[in-house]
Amino acid sequence: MLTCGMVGLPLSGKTTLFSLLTGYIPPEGKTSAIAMADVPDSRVDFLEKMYKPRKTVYGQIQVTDLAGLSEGTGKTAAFLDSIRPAHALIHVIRAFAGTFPHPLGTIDPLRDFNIVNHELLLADMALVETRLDRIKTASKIKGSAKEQLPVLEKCLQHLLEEKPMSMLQLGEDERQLLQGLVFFTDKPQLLVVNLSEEDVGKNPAWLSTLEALSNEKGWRLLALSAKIEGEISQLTPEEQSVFMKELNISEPGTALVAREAYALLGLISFFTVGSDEVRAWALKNGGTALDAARTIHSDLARGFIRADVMSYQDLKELGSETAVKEKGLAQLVGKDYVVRDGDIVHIRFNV
Ligand SMILES: Nc1nc2c(ncn2[C@@H]2O[C@H](COP(=O)(O)OP(=O)(O)O)[C@@H](O)[C@H]2O)c(=O)[nH]1
Ligand SMILES: [Mg+2]
Repeated sequence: MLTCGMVGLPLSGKTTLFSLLTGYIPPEGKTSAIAMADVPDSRVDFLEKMYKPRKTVYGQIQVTDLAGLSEGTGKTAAFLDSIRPAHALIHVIRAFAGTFPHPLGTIDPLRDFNIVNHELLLADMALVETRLDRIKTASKIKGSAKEQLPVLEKCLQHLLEEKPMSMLQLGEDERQLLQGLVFFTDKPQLLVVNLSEEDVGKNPAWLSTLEALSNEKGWRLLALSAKIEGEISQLTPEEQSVFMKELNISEPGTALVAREAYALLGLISFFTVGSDEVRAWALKNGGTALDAARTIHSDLARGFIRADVMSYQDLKELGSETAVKEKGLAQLVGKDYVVRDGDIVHIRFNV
């Protein structure tokens, strides 16, 4: 299961956003929470109208909230452990004034961005140093440890220059030697700037600076107000569209966050359709028809024969499965077929 971990200074709005994404409100003081978030998709909405199924299921991602008490107080490493297994980070940055004072006294998104990334760097450094110490203090350095030593030294040097692990060029064999070491600065980030209500729909100048920084690292940035998102989530769909028009936004920010996070994890969607269920399934980009079958059920993979595939776009444009088939746009594919985002897949199997 691919997971996004929430990260950010205390009182930045992590848990608020986590709850909006997942619908789960963690009990106060819990160390960390894990829940699934729906990934809104207008294609699923369209297919639902077309098939009128009994049940509709969106794609999902797993999200881990970070415990919120002592981050940034020197006890970071232990807190960060809960998000170490995450494949990508949702980094929440506070830009709202709010009633609770900022732990550092002032609102300064750029400073907070740097602090959190520095904490992640320190945590990685500590990881490398611990491993190096262990190898060096062992009574006898064993074969694999001896090989690991120069790679670890290389990592440490790189981190000491304040550079993230994602920027370190390593050979395949070197990567192999680092297996089992999970680095925070190797994880891609989605920056979510938690704006003041009055800044929503506007583009404050400082936001461009942060955006440039994130682009530099190949990351993505979104700006929203968790408070307003909370209000939107309480409205009926009709009220929502009126409210969002007033705010000059086209879609709830949480929907964008879920979709960006999905992409950051390298996931695409394929669909299964029918009168029983319309469903989006998350698949690692590059996955095959056999992987798709396995995603649905291990029986489908075991007894896989072939798969019927048509694209969502073709179905939408032509209006029915029959029309797509008549145009010769439906395909019968084997297990090695590489699934594309938006494929509608029907697995033929025999067990
Ligand atoms: N005004 C305002 N308050 C917010 C916003 N997001 C979160 N808060 C409040 O800030 C406090 C801390 O939020 P929380 O989500 O617990 O932050 P965490 O420590 O990062 O998990 C709570 O009282 C929230 O209600 C926001 O966008 N605007
Ligand atoms: Mg929290």
